[in-house]
Order: sequence, then C-alpha cells, then structure tokens
Amino acid sequence: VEASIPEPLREAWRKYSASEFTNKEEFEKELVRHIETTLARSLYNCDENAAYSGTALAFRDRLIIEWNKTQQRQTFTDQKRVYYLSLEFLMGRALDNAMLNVGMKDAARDGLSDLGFRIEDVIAQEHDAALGNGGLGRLAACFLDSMATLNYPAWGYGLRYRYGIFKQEIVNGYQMEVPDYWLDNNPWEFPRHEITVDIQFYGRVKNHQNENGKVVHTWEDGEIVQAVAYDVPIPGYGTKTTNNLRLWSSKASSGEFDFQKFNAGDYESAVADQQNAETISAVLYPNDNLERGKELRLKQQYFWCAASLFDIVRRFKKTRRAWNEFPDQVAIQLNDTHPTLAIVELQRILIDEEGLEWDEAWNIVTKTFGYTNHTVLPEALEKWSVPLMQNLLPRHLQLIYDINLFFLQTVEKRFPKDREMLSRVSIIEESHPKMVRMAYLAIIGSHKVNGVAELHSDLLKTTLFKDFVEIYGPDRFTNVTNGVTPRRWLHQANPLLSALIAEKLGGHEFLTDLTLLDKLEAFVDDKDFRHEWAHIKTMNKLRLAKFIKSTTGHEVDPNSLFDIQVKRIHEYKRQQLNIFGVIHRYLTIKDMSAEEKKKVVPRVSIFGGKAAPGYWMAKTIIHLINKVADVVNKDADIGNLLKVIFIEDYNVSKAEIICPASDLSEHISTAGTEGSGTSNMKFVMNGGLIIGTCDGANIEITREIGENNIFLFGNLAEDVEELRHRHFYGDFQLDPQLAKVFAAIKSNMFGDAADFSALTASIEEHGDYYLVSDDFNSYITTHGMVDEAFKNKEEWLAKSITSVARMGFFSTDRVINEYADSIWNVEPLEIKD
Ligand code: 4GP
Repeated sequence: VEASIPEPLREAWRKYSASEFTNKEEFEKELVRHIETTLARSLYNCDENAAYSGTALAFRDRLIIEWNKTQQRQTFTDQKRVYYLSLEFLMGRALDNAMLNVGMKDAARDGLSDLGFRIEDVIAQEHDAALGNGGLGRLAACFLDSMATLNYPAWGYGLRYRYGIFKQEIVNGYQMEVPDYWLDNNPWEFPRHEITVDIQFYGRVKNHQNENGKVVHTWEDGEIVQAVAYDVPIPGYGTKTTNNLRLWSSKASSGEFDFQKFNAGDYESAVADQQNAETISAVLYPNDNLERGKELRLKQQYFWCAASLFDIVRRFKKTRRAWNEFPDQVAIQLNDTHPTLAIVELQRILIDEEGLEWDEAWNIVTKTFGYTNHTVLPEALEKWSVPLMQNLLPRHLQLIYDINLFFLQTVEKRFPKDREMLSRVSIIEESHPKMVRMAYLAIIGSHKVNGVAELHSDLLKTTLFKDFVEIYGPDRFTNVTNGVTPRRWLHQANPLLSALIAEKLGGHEFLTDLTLLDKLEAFVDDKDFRHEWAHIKTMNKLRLAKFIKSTTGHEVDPNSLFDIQVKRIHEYKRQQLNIFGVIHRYLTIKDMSAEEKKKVVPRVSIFGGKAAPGYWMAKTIIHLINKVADVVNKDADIGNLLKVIFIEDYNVSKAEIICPASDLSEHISTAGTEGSGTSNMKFVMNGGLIIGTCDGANIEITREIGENNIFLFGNLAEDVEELRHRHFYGDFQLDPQLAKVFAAIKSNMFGDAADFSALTASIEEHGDYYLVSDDFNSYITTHGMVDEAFKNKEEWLAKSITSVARMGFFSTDRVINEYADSIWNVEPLEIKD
C-alpha cells in the first residue's frame, strides 16, 4: 500500500501523532479544550448541552485514533472483509456506548463531576440516531457492535437520512408525526468530501460491437446524482478495533449543478435540480414490515447500492488481485431484500465495465452475496414494477431478464415440462404491470439465504421459498437465530444488574462471553443474592416510574406488576389483543366486591410504539389504548389496581429505561408471523418474565430458559392456516369474554364507539385474520396464572434469575460468529498498538 508521506519525513508524524487520554485529568483537559476552542464556550456559558458536546468530542478523538489504526491495519493485512448492507441502522445514542466500550466511563463521570456536571444529565442531552423503524434496523446496530467487539474487519453501508423515523406525539389520544431532524450538532459523523461517487439514473442502453466482435452495452444519458460518504466510527467493547459505518448522502453532481442556468439568471431551476438530488437521502421511509413500491424508495436503494459497490470494488482493485479472488476478499450481506440491486450492480460492473464473461462474473457474484430474510408477511415482500424499473434503471432491468433467463433454463433442465414451476419461480411475475420479485432475485444471486429464528427459517423452507429448496437443495437455506448486544442491553441499560452479576462472577467477562451467565444459577437459592436482585428490579421500576411521571404526569406504584409491550404497532403483533385484555381486566375488577379487590395483583399496563403514518388500523389501536387509559386511570373504583400508560415516541434510548423495569413483557404475535423478535431477548436478559405465543424466537427462548419460566399461550403456527380457512367460510364465533369487551367499547365507554368500529369489525365481521378471538381465552387464562405466580415473590425471583442465567445464547456475538463461519468465511483481526 502506498503511503502519501515518504519514509524520511515520517519521523515528525510519528513524534506528533495524536494520543489518547488515559485518565480523568487528561479527559478533563480534553473536555475543557473542546469546550473552549471547538465550541467557543467558556465556564461562564457552559450548559449541559455544551458539556455533552465537549465530552462527545473528547471521546470522538479517541475513537478516531483507534479508527485510523484499525483501518490501516485492515488495509495492510488485506484479508477478507465483510460488508453489511442495510437501509436501516437504528443506533440510538452513541456517547454512553463509546464511554463503556473504550472503558473510560468512570474517568468521564469523575471528570464531569469535577467540572460541575452529572454524567447522566450529560448523556441525556444526546439526540437518538434513529435511522431505522424497528427490529430490522436495531438488529443491524447490534451486529455492528458485535462485529467490532469480535474484531471482524467489517463495514456497514447505509443511507445518511436527513430525517430519521418521525417523532411521535399523542394529541387527544391520536398519533401525530413530527419530523426528526437529527443532524444539527451531531459529532459522531465525519463528512468525507473527497469520497464521492457519481450515480446514474434513467437514460438508455446502447449496444455496440467492440473490436473483437463482442456485443457490449453502454448506459448513456439520464441524470447523475453524487453520493458523498459520511463515516461513523463503531467502537468494539474492550478492544481497539473501531470499525466504520459509511452512510451516503446525496447531492447534485458537481458537474451537473447547472452553472450555465445559474449564470443565465435561472437560479430557481438550478436550485430545484439541487434539491431534487438531495431528496434521495432526505427521509427514511417510516414503514416496518411493509413495502409500498414508491419510485423514490427505489432510487434510494439503487443510489446506496451503487455507491457502496463502487467503494467496495475500488478497495478491491487497489490490491491488484485477479477478479476470481473477489469472493475471497469480499463478503456482502444483504439485510433483507432492500439491497438486492447490489447483486445486479456487481454483475453490471463486472460485465459492462470490467469486460468479464457472463458466467465468470455470475460465479463471482453468487459467491459474494448472502441474503437474510426477516419476515414472511406478504405485504412486506418487495416487488418493483417492470415499467418503473425500465425507466429508472434500464440496464439493470436487462440484466435481471438475463439472470432470469439463465436461471429458468437450469430449472427447466431439472424439472422438464413443469410450466407451473417455471412461472412460480420466475423473477418476473406475469401480472399487470409485470413485477420484479426481489426476494427471488436475492435467492438466485446469493450462496446462502437465512431466516432469523428456527421457526421462521423452517417456514421459509416449507412455504415461501419451498420451490427454491427443491431447485437448489436444502444447503443454500439456513437459520441464524437473532440476538442482541449485551453491552447496550444489559451493561449500559442496566448498570446495577451488570455490576451485581460482575460481583458474583468475579468480573465483566460475561459481557464478551454471555454463556458465562450460567454461573448465576449457583446463586438462585442464595437469599441475599435474591434480595439484591429484587432490589435492583425495584430501582429500575422506580427509574421508569419517574420517567413516566415526568413525561405523562401519571404516578405509578413500583410495587405493582409492570406489564410492558413496546414495539412497532402492527396488527400481527397484536397490541389490540393486549388492550382488549386490559379492558377485560378493568371490567372484571369493576364487578368485584371490596373483599375480592383485596386479592387483585395491582398492574401497570405499559404500551409504547409507533404506527406507520399511513397505517390506519395501527393508529386506531393507539387511539383505543389512549382512550382506555383516560377512563381507567381516572376511575376511583379502580385506584392503583390498574393503570394504563402509553409512552410517547418509543425509541432506543427509552427502551434502555423500559427494558430493565419489566416484571412481565408481552410478545404475543399470531403464531408464524413474527420473524424472531428481539425485545423478547432484551427483557428476559434484564430479569423480566414474558408472556408470549409460540412464535419467532420465543420458542428458542423457551428451549433455553425452560418452559416453567415463561408464560406461553395461544394457537400454534401449524394451526393458523386451518383456522383462517374456517373463518373465511363463516365458521367463526366471537369468544364470549371478548364479546363483553366489545360490548363495553360499543357502549361508548371509551369515547365514540365509531372510532373503533374498524377494529372490532376486523375481528367480528372480516375473518379475524390475526386470530385475536381464537387466542383470547387462552390469553386471559394465562394472565391469571401470571397474577398467581407474581404473588409468590420468591418463586418469581427464582424464575427471573434462572432465566437470565440461561440467556447466553442470545448474544449477537454468537450470532455474528455463526454468520462469519457459515456464511461469510471471514476471520477476526486484532488491532495492536
Ligand atoms: C423484523 C421482524 O419483524 C422481527 O421479527 C425481527 O426480529 C427483526 O426483523 C430482526 O430480524 N422485520 C422488520 C421488517 O423489521 O421490516 O421486515
């Protein structure tokens, strides 16, 4: 690798090379320097926000030094790298994570205190980086943490949205969306104005013959938009490795910003072009588990894939290796089908620009890519209309047709005369308009396809992708069950519990080998330990109660059972089942005598989550929850026996307060609909029990922690189809207890019943697709068992401790090692000084 500074001159560089602060005093010095010079503030006008910025800048310097070393070493050793392509990275806050991962939080706490600040208040100044909707984006963030911690040479590639997921406000019980402009004052990104890529759209394809008589294709004219790289350092925990997350921002191509127009006085149209270009990376689409087929979304996808591929190929070409070594140097993981165009783009580069033959190129492509599927919901499966793609990406559409042709030819050989099979597996759906099925393209262009929990991966193989299992054999399809990073979701979110565990296990090694938690089982019967465990849960509930008080004004009693469901609002996740259950509880308590009431376990039902702005039914569910809360919380007959809380604007930093505070959390999707779920893991890791269906990763959580430690209910995935079928043919009876709930809603008990009629009708009249009625009885009964279990404090504690002890499997470290071994074939690389 060529260095820009020749050897004799490097001495001065080495001598003055930036160094890291290593103790409290050095940290204070850096902090004050940044506040006084970088921020131009002083001790006379330093508020918490300035203290935050100064602290972040001090830590950022440290990360950059390690980031530089990491990048240099990875370049010098030149081994295989993994590239994680994701349209979403739901990172949350960075400062606390940086302090914990580099191991200097105590120094920072003391240093800040010397200068007059409380570290918690400083941390709370940071705006969440919310470039994601939910599970898929947060998983990508946990993966980055684990890849760095395990020293894998890994890059994330995404889009630098100017607006992340909207902020949610609840006004009169309705969700309102407020734009999330998060980039002001963001110290964690580095603009790389020197790293730009011109991205082409529209235009046409021309065929020529080259001097050897071969037909070559050129993609001409159209529109050019420039991609500019913004880098975000990703520190590993307890290691020097600091990887890179590269986010692309769009702007008008410098050549294209029309100076002619500008000079001719046509300012407006010159500016309009610029704004058009910037629109591409302006906003994150706020849909979870849903695709809407908008042109701008396709533009985002191609823009990001093309920029990332250009970058990856440029890095590879610097090594001057032969093309057939590309898959030995590069593994690209597709986080869902959103980056599927990267497959086509690599084929295009290899053929049109590098002059490789089709088969040679395609062989390289398929060895390079892996594809992760996150959902079987039909409405989430991406399809793009052929005319749309023809217009926007004419050359790519041709290539997709060629890929399809060669694929179908091989299928035909294996399954002669099976016309049905050919039309079922074709990348092109013969509808009006024709559609490109992105999942099929992703399967055909990858060497491995995985689901995110065992049940989910099995369902993929037996339903959605069944034909492809026949075509390629079972080996192309695999499972990698999701996890979460214990650094953020245990250590950072729950410092008290992390400290107690460390004290018992003799150190924090469990944070990098989570299976060590199993040593906690030895203490399950230890009275003092249980007492401390219970105390920590209470402290975490108090912390949440304080947060609820400050944000909603409601007082909740930490002695109550905290029952929490926080996640995107979606019919398949069944928050409606939960709120109907709450109404049922409310009606039951209202009917009780004073004597009976004494036996009731007081509950706080806590909800949180956003609905996609265009998802009417989800918004109706939010509305109902808030209306029920209004009635129940004011009802003097009920007092503290039941409270209902909706936490506004659920996000990563709120999840860090919420997850450690649950006694019970709800993961109650219709069986067979949730890919994995990951908040289930976060809650159990923090000592909360769960009520759940046999769905997604709940099944594996049960396998790990034991069925005595989880409250399972409801129909099984294998029964769902049959039940839906029966409903469809009119065989449906509303559960009698649910009927009472509906009667209460219809009596206008929670405001105008008409507001909720779509919700009740979807169950009573339109086939109850999500089986709310079918599962209601089992749900209510199981909640009764929860109440009984909660009365026995000692048993409950034993379940809580045992569960945490058995959660070692659900670390993303395990997950990343599985991907590395079975899909990427990459090795870790340690960074030394
Ligand atoms: C989500 C799945 O719904 C969730 O079960 C899973 O845990 C998560 O991905 C991570 O694998 N899918 C999405 C989506 O967020 O948009 O498809």
